[in-house]
Amino acid sequence: MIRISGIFILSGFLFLANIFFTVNAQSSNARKIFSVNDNWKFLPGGIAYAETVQAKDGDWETVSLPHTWNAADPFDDDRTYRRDISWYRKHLNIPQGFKDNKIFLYFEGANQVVHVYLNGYFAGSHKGGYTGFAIDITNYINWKNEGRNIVAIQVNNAHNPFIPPLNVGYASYGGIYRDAWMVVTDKLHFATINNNSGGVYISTPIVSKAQATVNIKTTVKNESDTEKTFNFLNKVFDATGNEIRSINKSFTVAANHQMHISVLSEIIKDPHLWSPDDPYLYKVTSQLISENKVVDEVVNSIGFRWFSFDDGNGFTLNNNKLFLRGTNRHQDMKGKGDALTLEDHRRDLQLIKNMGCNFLRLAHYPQAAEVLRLADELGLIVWEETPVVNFITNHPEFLINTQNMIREMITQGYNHPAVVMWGSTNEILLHGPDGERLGRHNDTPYLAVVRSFALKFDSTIRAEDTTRYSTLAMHISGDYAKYGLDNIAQVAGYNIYSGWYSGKVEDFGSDLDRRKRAGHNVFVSEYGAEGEIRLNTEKPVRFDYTGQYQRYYHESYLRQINQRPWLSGTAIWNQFDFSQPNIGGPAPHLNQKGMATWDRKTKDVYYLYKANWNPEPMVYIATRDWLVRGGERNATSTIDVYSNAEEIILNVNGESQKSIKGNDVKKFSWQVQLKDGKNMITATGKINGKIYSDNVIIDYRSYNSDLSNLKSLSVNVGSNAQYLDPSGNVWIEDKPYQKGGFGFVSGNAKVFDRKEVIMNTDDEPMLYTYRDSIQAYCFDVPNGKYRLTLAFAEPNRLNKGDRIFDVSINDEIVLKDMDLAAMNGFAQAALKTFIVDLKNGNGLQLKFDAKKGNAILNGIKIEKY
Ligand code: GCB
Repeated sequence: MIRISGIFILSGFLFLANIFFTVNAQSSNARKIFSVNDNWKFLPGGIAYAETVQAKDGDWETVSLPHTWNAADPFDDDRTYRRDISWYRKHLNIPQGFKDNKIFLYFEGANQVVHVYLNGYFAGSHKGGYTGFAIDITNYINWKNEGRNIVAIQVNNAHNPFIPPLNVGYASYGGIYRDAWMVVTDKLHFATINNNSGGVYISTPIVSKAQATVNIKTTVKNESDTEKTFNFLNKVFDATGNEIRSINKSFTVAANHQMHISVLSEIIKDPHLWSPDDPYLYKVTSQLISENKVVDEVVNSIGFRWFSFDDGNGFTLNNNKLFLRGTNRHQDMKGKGDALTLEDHRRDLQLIKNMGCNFLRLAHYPQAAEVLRLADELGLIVWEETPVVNFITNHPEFLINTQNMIREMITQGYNHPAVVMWGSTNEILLHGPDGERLGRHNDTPYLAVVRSFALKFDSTIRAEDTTRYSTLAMHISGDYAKYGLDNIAQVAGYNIYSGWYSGKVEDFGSDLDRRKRAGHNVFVSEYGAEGEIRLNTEKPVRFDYTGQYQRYYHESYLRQINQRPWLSGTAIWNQFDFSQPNIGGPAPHLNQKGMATWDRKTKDVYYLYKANWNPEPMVYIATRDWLVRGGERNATSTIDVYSNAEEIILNVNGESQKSIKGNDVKKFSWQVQLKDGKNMITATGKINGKIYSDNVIIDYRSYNSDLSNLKSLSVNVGSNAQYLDPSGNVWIEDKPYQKGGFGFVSGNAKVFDRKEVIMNTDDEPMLYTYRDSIQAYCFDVPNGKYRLTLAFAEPNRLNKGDRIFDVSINDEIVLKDMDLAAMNGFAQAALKTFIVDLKNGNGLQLKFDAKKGNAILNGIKIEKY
């Protein structure tokens, strides 16, 4: 194969740059692959005749692939994002020299319905945003005029009831968002261009420590008008490039016919096995040689490994029990949506590997070709799945489209040793037929269809690939067992969120134990809790979005996982924060269950897993997400360390604390006193006789408990958590008023409904919590001038006049008849600032006098003026 990267298609002259011959061919006509990522013209919206040669695209935006038009709009205040048609056009120069060849365009992924035209002719289409597809453009090429050709592509990401995913919890970014290629082949060629294996499927029918064989299947297509005799030559190379086997067979294929071929290697002795710790890859080159020329060639990496799931003994790889320590990955990221570069994929998979994972679930859709390539190379065992999430459309077209996706996913991933499971559905009973969230299903005709579709998806997987396991993921509902969905696939995935959406973290183990039964391979396909790095607390509680609760949740789950060796494995939800359009919370439209933020900054919780799963020596002070803390002078603060050392010594501002041993999940914890300002913290431990240490500087912003010398104090009213705002100011946790200090008088701590998005602000984490039915807020500050800022956001969809209250400062009304719904509307941020001059030594008393409904307050800040 000759792979040509660089600039090929410009509207005229510059043709080849950088030619890499991956294998030395004899005189070769082998396929050529050109990047067509550059210089596309893009038009959001539909226009008539965009596919025609005459259409004017001069003033369209110039973009390059990978590209999405939705990188930003799912995340603005408005609840929708553009799900509609867009057009891409490109002037493609196809040299005369290729006149006798077959020419294809290959797209690694475009979301989600794509129609491809060449020179105004319809060349082909594809449905589904997560698998690759090739379009044969040979017949529509204009060979005159230096071969200038116009590719026009209509891409539509509108909701389509017949194409999964339906309306689910992640953005459907429109665009040609993965790489695109032009593939030039001889008329005698490997038939399937539709995948990254080049149409060659490799398996290892015999594989053990002692011996292995390689089976190679393909379909060879002869699109010429003469019969062709050819050799199918396959060579297996080890990682150092030594040829270890060669299989060469001769065949004849009639003109304009194709033939299926399968060849088997001789025994390979003592194969070097593939495993997560030693991801050793062999290379297989497959060539078609006709009339002494290599007319087609593809190269694939393979690995020798075998595996099994066992209900009592978990997962076994190459005869060794291996606990699958895993995570899930959504592919999108901040500023890019789904349009990631190869470097982005590499960074992501490396972050996963470094955390100590040996397993990756690609949820909820097939991901870029590069991801599987990296998983092979890095040693990550993979579960890949189709995007059938939450519910189905009761229509044969939905079934057919899904089955096609399953086939595409499997053929495109078939050669990758990393893949061990194909998933068909995720939480398919979560919603009813109209997408509504359902607590329980009844035995309806819809349910019968869901079951029959699930069975068909599963049998499609098993028919397509007999070398791997089928799986599906379920939410915690008895309905899967009741209606016979939990035993359809060979591995049963359970998504468990006890201690997040409901219940306690400790319930996880028993939730799981209930699923254990003979013949049932239980895998934990998801578990997780959200962590917003701007929110931190000494007193974590369920659903508070603090990093501390997220860590507490994962520490407990990890402990319970460790106690259940019968499990085959587990996967964290999720490795990275990801888009969740139409969800509010402290960071609207984001799901923050990631081990890293949406822009890939690792959170403290990441190092819990690293300490436990990656044997590399490490000491990590788990407060990188809370380096600016607020609090009372002389209060104690928690410092946690994750480390795989036995014992750690902590040093705070030059003073050694007690050296302690880690707990069962390698956490070390101290209560220390921080001084006002910068605090130097060092943690040191010995691992295998060597000293390792970590240090951080914590900026502690303290106030005196009697509020003397107060310069500024901000309170995250109604919250147990501190919030660090974009200007670097800390809004400390709320507390009840005590004489001589500050705090609220009466009321209840509340949060916005999670579905609601707070608008016109960057301070959602502070506004999201509030105190309802508040009567007063007091600061017993000394006399002087202060600037007081009150923050409000109406949390309920009220009408004008439903909530009216006065606010007074030291008995003087400063806000009369406050009606947030009337003034700003629902969920709109409103700040009110006052300068007060305190003279009589009574501090500052803020009173809320409700006239209709209850008074509320979301945040308060007092600054010496
Ligand atoms: C699940 C879903 C996943 C969600 C996740 C969550 O069970 O499978 O798509 O994102 O829960 O965070 O709620």
